Amino acid sequence: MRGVKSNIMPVAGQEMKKASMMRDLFASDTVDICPGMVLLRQFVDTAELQPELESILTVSPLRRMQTSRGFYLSVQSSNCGQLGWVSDRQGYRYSTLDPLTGQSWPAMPKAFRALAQHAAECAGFPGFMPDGCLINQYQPGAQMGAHQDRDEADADAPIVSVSMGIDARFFVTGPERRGRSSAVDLSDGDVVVFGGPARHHYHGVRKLKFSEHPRFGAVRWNLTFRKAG
Ligand code: MD3
Ligand code: FE
Repeated sequence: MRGVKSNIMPVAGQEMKKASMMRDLFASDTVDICPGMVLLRQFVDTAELQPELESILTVSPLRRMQTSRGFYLSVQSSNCGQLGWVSDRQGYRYSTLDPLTGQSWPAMPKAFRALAQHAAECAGFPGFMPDGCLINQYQPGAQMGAHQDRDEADADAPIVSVSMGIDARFFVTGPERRGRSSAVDLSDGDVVVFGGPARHHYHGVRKLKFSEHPRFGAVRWNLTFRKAG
């Protein structure tokens, strides 16, 4: 599961129009963490995503979701796109409506969708059609315990994760919850694509240490693009 370095040739500029926010893949570092899990370091200029994020949150604000056991997650969450991930005492599921507002989730910004599709294509998953984006905000002390993402209908579609703000230590164990894990430190602008054999690996985020990012302050944001329905 250790970092084998490889270079994937950029497709941008050929069949795909590359938005300015997406950094040139020649300059970006592509790392295969394990089969199906590709890290695209410094793939996106997150300053381009920040206003879109802020406008989403004016419509569907951050909230702390509850688990079926009545615990609150330590992250605060929202969504954009057709389907949003929600969790409450009834359990978790994808929903077309934001339970907080009773309205649809805000539309997925074009720049978000283009980024997710371009990252997926660069990682070897062409034709990715995300229909939802989960937005998680981590403050220092927040974490995410080892879990699998298996509520999505299409197991062949990858998940694309975008990190913004301060660093976090991500870990992945594999098909079993327990056992040795591999760690990856994720920084602002890093994108990870999880597909194929890695799609159902257990993974999580270690307790966030305090630090400050010049634009985002003492928080980390994670966007996960999914084909949920
Ligand atoms: C690995 N988020 O939102 S990256 C999540 O960094 C989540 O905030 C973490 O786990 C974060 O569900 C981890 C995203 C991620 C998403 C799906 C995966 C990693 C994955 C599916 C399989 C393996
Ligand atoms: Fe996850």
